Amino acid sequence: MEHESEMKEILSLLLLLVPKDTFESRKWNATGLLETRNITQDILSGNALKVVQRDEISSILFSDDSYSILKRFPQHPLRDTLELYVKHVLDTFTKEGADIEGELKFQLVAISLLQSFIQLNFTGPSTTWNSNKSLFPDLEEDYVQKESVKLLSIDGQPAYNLMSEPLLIVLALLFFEKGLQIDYHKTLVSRNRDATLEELVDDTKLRLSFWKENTIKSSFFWWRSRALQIHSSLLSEESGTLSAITAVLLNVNIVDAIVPPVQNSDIRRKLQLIFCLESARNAVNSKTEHLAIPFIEKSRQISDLNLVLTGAKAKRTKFQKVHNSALVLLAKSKTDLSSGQGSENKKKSPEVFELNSDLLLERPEFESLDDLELQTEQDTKRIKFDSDYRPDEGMQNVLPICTRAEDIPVELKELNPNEQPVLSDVDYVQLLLRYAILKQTSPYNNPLIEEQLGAIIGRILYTKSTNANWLIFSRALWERSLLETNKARTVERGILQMTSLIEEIGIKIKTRIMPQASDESDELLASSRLRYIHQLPLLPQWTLDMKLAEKYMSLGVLRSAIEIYERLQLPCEAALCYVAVDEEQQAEQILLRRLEEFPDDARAISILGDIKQDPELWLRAWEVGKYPRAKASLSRYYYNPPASSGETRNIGLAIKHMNDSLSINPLNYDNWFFYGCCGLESGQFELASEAFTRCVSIDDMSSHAWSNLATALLKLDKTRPAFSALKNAIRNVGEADTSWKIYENYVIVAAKLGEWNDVLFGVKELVSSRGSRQGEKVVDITMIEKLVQILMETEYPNEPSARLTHYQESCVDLVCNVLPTIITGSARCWRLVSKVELWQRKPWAALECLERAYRALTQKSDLDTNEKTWNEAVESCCDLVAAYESLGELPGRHNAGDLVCKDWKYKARSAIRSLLSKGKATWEDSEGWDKLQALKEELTN
Ligand SMILES: *[C@@H]1O[C@H](CO)[C@@H](O)[C@H](O)[C@H]1NC(C)=O
Ligand SMILES: *[C@@H]1O[C@H](CO)[C@@H](O)[C@H](O)[C@H]1NC(C)=O
Ligand SMILES: *[C@@H]1O[C@H](CO)[C@@H](O)[C@H](O)[C@H]1NC(C)=O
Ligand SMILES: *[C@@H]1O[C@H](CO)[C@@H](O)[C@H](O)[C@H]1NC(C)=O
Ligand SMILES: CC(=O)N[C@H]1CO[C@H](CO)[C@@H](O)[C@@H]1O
Repeated sequence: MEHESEMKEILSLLLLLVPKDTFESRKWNATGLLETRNITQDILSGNALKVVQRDEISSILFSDDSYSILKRFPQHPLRDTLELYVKHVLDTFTKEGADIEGELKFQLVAISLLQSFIQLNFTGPSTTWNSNKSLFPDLEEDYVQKESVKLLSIDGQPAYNLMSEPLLIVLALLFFEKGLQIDYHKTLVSRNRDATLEELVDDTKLRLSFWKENTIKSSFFWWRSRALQIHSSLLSEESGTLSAITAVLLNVNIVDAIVPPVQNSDIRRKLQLIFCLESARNAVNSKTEHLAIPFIEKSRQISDLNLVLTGAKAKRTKFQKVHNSALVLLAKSKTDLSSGQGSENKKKSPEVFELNSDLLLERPEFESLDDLELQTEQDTKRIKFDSDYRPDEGMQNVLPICTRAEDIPVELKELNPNEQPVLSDVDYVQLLLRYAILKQTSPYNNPLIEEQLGAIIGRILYTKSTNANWLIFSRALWERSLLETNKARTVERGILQMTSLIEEIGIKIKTRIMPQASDESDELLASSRLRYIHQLPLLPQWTLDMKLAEKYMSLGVLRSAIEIYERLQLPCEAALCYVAVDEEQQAEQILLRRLEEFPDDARAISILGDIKQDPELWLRAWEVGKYPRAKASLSRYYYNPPASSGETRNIGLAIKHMNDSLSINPLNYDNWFFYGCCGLESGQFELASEAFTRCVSIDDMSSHAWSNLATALLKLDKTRPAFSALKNAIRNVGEADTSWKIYENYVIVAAKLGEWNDVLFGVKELVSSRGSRQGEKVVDITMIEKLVQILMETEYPNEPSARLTHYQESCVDLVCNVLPTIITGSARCWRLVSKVELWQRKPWAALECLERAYRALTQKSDLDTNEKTWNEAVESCCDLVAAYESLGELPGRHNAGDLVCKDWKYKARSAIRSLLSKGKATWEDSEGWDKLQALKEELTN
C-alpha cells in the first residue's frame, strides 16, 4: 500500500502523543498524507478542537445533510439520531477520502473528540466547545447535557451528571465503534441489555483476529480501549463490562500491526512500553491489581528501570538534629531512554517548578544508606522492618526491597540518595502505577506500607528538575497529600494541601504548590498535560473533591463531606455518608428525592435496598439496570437472612443471584469466592471449582482460593490437579494461623500420589511450625513411619564421599534433627530416630535415642498407676537392652579402636534394676514384671 510506512509512523507517534516538535522533525515524504499529518499535528499540539474546525472536517461534520439528520432529535431518541449521524459521517469520509486517507481522517476526528473531552474534564486548560451550538443549535444546553449523560449509564450505574460536554465523549465512543463496524446490538453507548458480556467479548475477539494485521484498525482498537477507560472513570464504581472489553482490546497483536516486529526500532520499544503500562493501568482501574503485576514487571524490563527500596539515615527537617531511619527508593532510568526523549527534555517544560516551600514540601535529608535489619524495636521512631519481614513474591516485583545495604545492586548503590538522577517520564509513570498497585492491595493505614508509599512519592517529587511533567508531578503531589492526611502529625497540613490542589489543578492561576505556567501558550500546556493521561490511573476533576469528602468522612467531619457531595450532586455518596453515621432516615430521603427525578438510577435503588434490606428494591435495581451489586446483595441476603425477615438460609437462591451478578461483572474476586463457598457448602463441586478457578485467575497469590480449589477438585476425584492447586496455595501461604491446615491437606494428597519428597516437605513444615508451640501431639507419626520405611528401602551410600539423595538428606534432617527438638515422651518417636541413626551407620547415636526414650518413659508420673505407661516403659527397657547387646561392641564414634559402649552389660543390668525398683510397689504381679525378671536372668547367664 502506498504510504504504508508513513501511515504506521503517524499512528505510532500519535499513540505515543509525542511532542509536536518531535513530530515536525521527522523526515516526511513531500507528498501524500499531507492532510493527515496536518491534523495529527493539531492533536499533538494540544489543539484537538481545532481539528473539527478545519474546513475539510467541519464541512462534513456540520453539513446540511448532517443537520437534517441531527434535527430528528428530540422527536427521536438521541442514541438513534447519533447512530445515523455517525454512520453518515463515516460514509462521507470514506467516500471522499482517497484510499486509506478517509478512514484515517475519521479516526483522527474520533481521537480529537476524545482528547478534547479529556482536556475539558481532566487536565485543562479549559477551552470552548459548545455542544448545543455545534450540533443542536436549537436545543437547550441542559437538555442536551442530560440526554447525553444518560447514554453513558452502564451496568446500572449512571455517569456523573455535571461533567463538561458529555456529548464529546459520547461521539468519540460512537466514532470508535463505527470505525470498527460494531453493530447497534453490541454497542456500549447506552448498552443493549440483551447482549451478554460473553457475546460482546466474543465479538471483540472476532474483530481483533479478523483485522490482526490491519494497521488502521489496530490503532482503532487501541484508542477505543483508551476511550472506554475514560468512560469507566465517569462512573462511581468500576464497570465489569468496560474493564473486560478494555482488557480484550489491549491485545499484543495491536502493537505488531502498528510497528512490525522486524522493525526493532525505538518507536516499537516505546509502543510496547506504553502498551504494558496501559494494560497495568486497566487492571488497577478495574480493581484487579494482581493482573497488573506481570505487565508492570514487563514494563520494567522494556524500559530497563532499575529500582530498589532500602533504608537510610535521615533528618526530616532543618531543625531536627537526630537522624532517624527512613526508607528511600533508589531508582535509575536507562540513560539512553531518557536522552531518547530528545528535544523535549532539553527544552524547558511549559511549567516551572519551585519546590522549596517548607510547609508543603518538607523533604528528608539522607545521610547514608543503612541496613534495615539493624533497627531496634524499642526505638519507636524507627521503622520496624525486622529481618523476617518477607513481602510475597508478587509484591517483591511491585516494589523490590533490599533489607541489607550490601545487597543493593552496584549501579544503585553509587547514587547519592539526596540527589538522585532525573528519571525518564515514562519511568515516573511506572512508579506511579506501582504506587497504585501497592496502595490498592495493602491494608489501609499500615504504617510500614505508608512509609513505602512515601518513599515512592519522594522519589518522584524530590528530584531536582525543572522539567517534570505537569500531570505526573501534580499526581504525585496529590498522592502525597493523601498520605499526609493519614498521619496524625500531618493531617491538617494534608487537608490544606488537598484543598489547594483541588483549586489549582487544571486552572491556570498563580500558585504556590503547583507548577506555575510560564508565558507559554495554552496549547503547549494542554499537550504536555495530556501526554501520559492514557497510562496513569484516571482522576477526573470531580473525583478529587470526592476524595476530599471521603477524607472528611474518615476524620468524622460529616458536615463538610456532605456539603461536598451535595455540591457535586452525588446523592448516592451523600446517602452512604449518612448511613456510615447511622442516620438512615436522612439517607433514605436523599435517595427517594433522587429517584423522583431519575427513576431509573439502579445504583440508587440498590443502595436504598441495602439500607432497608429489602429484596424488592434489589430486584427492581436489577430489572431497570442490571446493576450487579444488587444481585450480590440479594445473594448475601439469602445466604444469611436477617432474623427479622423470618427467612432461613437458602443456598439455592444465594447461588442463583450471585450467578446473575457475576454474569455482568466477572471481575469481582470477592463475589467469585463467595459463590465458590456456596458451591462447597451445597456439595456442588463443579461450580465451586469453576468459581475458585476464576478467583485464582484474578489473584493468583491467594492461598485461600487455591486451597478451596483443591478441596473442590479432590471431591471431583481430580487428585493431580488438586495437588498442583495445593502447591500454589503453599507457595503463597503467609503466616496465618490456619496455614497448617493447608499443609495437612498437602501432605495427605501428596502421600496419595506417592510424591514422597513433597510429603516430606509438608511434614517438616508442619513439625517445625506447629511443633514448637504444641509439641509432639501434632506429629503425624504414622506418616513419618511411612517416610522412614521408604528411606530404609534405600541404601546408605558405601563410599564415604558419596552424597545422599535429596530425599535421604531431607528425611534424615527431619527425623534426626527436627523431631528430637519437640518429642518428649514418645517411645515410638525415639524408636524411629534410632532406626534412622542406625541406617546412617551411627550405632552410638541410635543407642542414645533408646536411652532417652527409656529415661522419658520411666520418669512419667503415672508409672505407678497406669499399666499402659508401665508396659511402655518395660518395652522401652527391652528395646534398650537388646540394643546394648547388639550394638554395644560395634566400633564407636571415633573409629579409633573405641566401642559404642564398652560396659554395655553393666548398663543393661542397671537399667533393668532401676525399672524393677520403680515398679516394685505396684506391678510385682504384672506381665511386665515377669518379662523384666526373665531379661535380667538372661543377662546374668
Ligand atoms: C516516501 O514515498 C515513497 C514512495 O511513495 C516510499 O517508497 C518511501 O518509503 C516513502 N518514505 C517514507 C519515509 O515514508
Ligand atoms: C498543512 O500545513 C501546512 C503548513 O502548516 C500548509 O502549508 C498546508 O497547506 C497544509 N496542507 C493541508 C492539506 O492542509
Ligand atoms: C444553547 O443553550 C443555551 C442555554 O441553554 C440557549 O440559550 C441557546 O439558545 C442555545 N443555542 C445556542 C446556539 O447557543
Ligand atoms: C450461571 O449458571 C449457568 C447455568 O447453570 C451456567 O451455565 C453459568 O456458567 C453460570 N454462570 C456463572 C458466572 O457461573
Ligand atoms: C465538572 C467539572 O469538574 N469540570 C471540570 C473539568 O475539568 C476542567 C479542567 O480541569 C475543570 O476546569 C472543570 O471545572
